Amino acid sequence: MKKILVANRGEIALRIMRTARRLGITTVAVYSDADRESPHVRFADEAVHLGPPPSNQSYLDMDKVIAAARDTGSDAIHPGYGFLSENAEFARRVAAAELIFIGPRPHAIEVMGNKLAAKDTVSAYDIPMVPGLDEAVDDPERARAVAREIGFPILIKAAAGGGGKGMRVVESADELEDQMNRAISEARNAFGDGSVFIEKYIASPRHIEIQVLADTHGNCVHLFERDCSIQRRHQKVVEEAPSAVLEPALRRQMGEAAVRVAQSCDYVGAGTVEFLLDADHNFYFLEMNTRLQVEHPVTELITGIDLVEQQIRVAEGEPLAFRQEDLKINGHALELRVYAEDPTNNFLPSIGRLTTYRPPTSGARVDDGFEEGMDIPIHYDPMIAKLITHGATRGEAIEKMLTAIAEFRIEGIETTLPFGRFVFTHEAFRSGDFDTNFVKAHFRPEAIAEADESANRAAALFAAYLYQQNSACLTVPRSSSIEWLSRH
Ligand code: MV4
Repeated sequence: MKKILVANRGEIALRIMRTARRLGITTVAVYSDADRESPHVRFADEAVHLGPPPSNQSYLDMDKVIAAARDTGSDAIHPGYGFLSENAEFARRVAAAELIFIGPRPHAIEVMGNKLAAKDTVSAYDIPMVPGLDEAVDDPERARAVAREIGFPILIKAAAGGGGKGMRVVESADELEDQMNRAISEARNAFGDGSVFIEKYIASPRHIEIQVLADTHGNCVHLFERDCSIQRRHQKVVEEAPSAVLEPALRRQMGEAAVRVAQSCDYVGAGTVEFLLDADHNFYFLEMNTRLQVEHPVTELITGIDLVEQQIRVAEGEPLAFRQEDLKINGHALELRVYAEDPTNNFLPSIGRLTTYRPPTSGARVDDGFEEGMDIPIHYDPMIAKLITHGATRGEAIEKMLTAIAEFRIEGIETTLPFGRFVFTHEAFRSGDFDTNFVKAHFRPEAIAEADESANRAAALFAAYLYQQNSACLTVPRSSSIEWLSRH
């Protein structure tokens, strides 16, 4: 592989290109009108303009992306995450154009893209699954019978859905028919497929996902877990590796189950198997994501493995250079997603210009794709950076994160940095005693203003103390000139 086109934008495009360059591979960027000045375009060896800002006329336009790869003589396309990364038709068309798709085969993308097909595929591989129905239902009588058997509350899910879209909790038999009809019409509208199925509702789960890596020679390993339970309305905000609560035996069981899920669909490349972990530490398979995930850096920091490098090597047909027993967890890693959203105002998108943008310069990995002075485009995902720290212990990673948050200077827009400070100082997070209800259970927007207020009070008290301590030898400046401040 000599030249890779990165069919993405922002931080992930840059992150992929950095590894490609380190491996001696030439990089090609693609961009929309909204991204002409973006760092990923400047960083690449070549760049191809795709079209207007809307994704369907640029980053989602398969013909344009494949033509760009052909015209630049690229050998391969890396899709990143989002956009075309989990589109089986795109993977097929890339292969038909005699280009390498850096990702799994179309079959795996297709199977795992439908939750019922995924359950069916893994069913012969001894994977624990939430009690429920393994086929679509549209008959309320049948649904009621199943619900009575597994017990309320139940959860109705769309087969074609993902990331929580189209889910409905049903508490009792009398609301079942109504909720089911709503779920079906919602699913039909959102995904063009009205199939829904039923599961027992697990009330306060943790979201634990396992990173897997498979080559084309039949080798498959797992790279341990990430705990992604700190979410807000299915949008992840904080992730960590390893989980604060998995004991080694359970980690091994979940890792082995994840490898079997990958084997069930002949998986190739980097993938993630999602599980729910209930309060009694039972785990259940949810779905498999057939892409590199946003939160992959925490796994990289605890394993020392560059996942993009592994994706490229696997796509070139190389066998994995390590076995399961070679892999060890080193320390603890945390990630905070910095979104252009206002946590004091219901996480409303905060649009505008990054008048100040200064990431911390040491003690943290910052994966970003913006620079000071740039506008945040409204057309795409509002994530502007990922702040990632690593420590020998979880406590050390948390302290580094709090320092990095304090050093990060962003002005012009509101961000989730103060929300991160809220999470990393919260007792429930620090003790490890949290689940997917953390934000709902603990976060009030006023907490951010109160934290600012108390920091301001502390600063004022400290200033008063210093003044009192030093007043004898202080001279009052004749002018308010800044020079006086710098000389004393
Ligand atoms: C569940 C569940 C409880 N019981 N399934 C949400 C996203 C999608 N991947 C699956 N999700 C859930 N499935 C059963 N049977 C609770 C959730 C869920 C959730 C899962 C992971 C992380 C955050 C979540 C927040 C709310 C609900």
